[in-house]
Amino acid sequence: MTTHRKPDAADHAEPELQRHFDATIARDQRVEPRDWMPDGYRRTLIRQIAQHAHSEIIGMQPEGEWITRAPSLRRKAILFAKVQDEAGHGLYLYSAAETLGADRADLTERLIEGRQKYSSIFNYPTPTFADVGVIGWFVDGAAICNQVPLCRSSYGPYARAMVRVCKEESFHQRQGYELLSTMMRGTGAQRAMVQDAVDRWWWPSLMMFGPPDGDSPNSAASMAWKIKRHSNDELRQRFVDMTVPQAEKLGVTLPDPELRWNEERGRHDFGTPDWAELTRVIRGEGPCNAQRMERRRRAHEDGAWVREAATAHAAKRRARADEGAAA
Ligand code: BYC
Repeated sequence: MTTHRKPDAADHAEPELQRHFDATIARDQRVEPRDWMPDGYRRTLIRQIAQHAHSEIIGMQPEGEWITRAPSLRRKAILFAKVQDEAGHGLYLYSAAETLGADRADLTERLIEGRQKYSSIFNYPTPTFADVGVIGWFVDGAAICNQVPLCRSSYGPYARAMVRVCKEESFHQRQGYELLSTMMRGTGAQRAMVQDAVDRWWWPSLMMFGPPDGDSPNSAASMAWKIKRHSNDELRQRFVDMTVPQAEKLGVTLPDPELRWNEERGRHDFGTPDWAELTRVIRGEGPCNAQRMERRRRAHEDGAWVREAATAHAAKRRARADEGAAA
């Protein structure tokens, strides 16, 4: 049993400012970077936004592996654009974290040293091209369920970043579904490939929403602060309800014998994900954690010269501007 994290006492050090902050949240208005905010609120946002940014960047890897092997020019162009969008999402999110006083280089260090997390879902392998379709359909579908409510998150820069991200995620999900529909109209081997990918990605996709509500230590405070608008279990349920009819239309079976429509609840009942697996993957013991981190570290090292050149260029421009101002 976990204890729920509450806004701590230090957060209430400045009663007037605290009252103003509470009123902003109660009125469903946005908190902006210039506003006073409790330390816990700032810390929680930096944690979640940084993890989200890291997920977008690490999330480029599983599909990125297929760019050179996409079966046609059209599929290659689509996949290229999608993976590039994910890099863009990472950049908006790091910028949003910077408005809270975080330093992007420091966040990257924390990821690389294993002190900050990224989504469990990106630690699973992509052995076939059907995985590209299923990632679009399930993973981007789950991302939409999770992120559409974040467009109403109480922190302005995060909420605004989510608006654009969600528009792009919708395109990503449709491209995944369209790819799978094409494969399902193909050969028996292609249909089997789609079903195999569905079987492998279903449960990890449900785990993306985080631990069950009773084991989610951050939810109470995050929901009180209106950073999160819905609980992990509520969003997981929405994802299941949205995906089941899509699976029927596509002609695939979701690998859960307990999945059925519950007339009384007006929602689907479904089985329990293997929470021990989620814990293991978050701890770094998933099938691809080591590979993902190794590649991320290597990309960071390989990019050192770009960062040095950009820093030198910025310094030169500043010096020229100063000279110009002095003349
Ligand atoms: N994986 O108290 P909880 C994308 C951690 S990328 C790893 O419920 P919270 C895409 C959690 O951080 C989209 N860790 O936490 C990109 C916490 O640990 P700490 C990624 C997880 O924050 C490329 C602990 O477990 N989406 O769409 O209230 C291609 C307890 O959890 C996971 C986001 O980042 C997990 N699955 O709720 C395609 C969305 N789940 O930090 C697609 C933004 C939980 O206390 N994030 N943990 O050490 C969120 O909405 C929330 O952070 C979560 C977790 C729902 C994920």
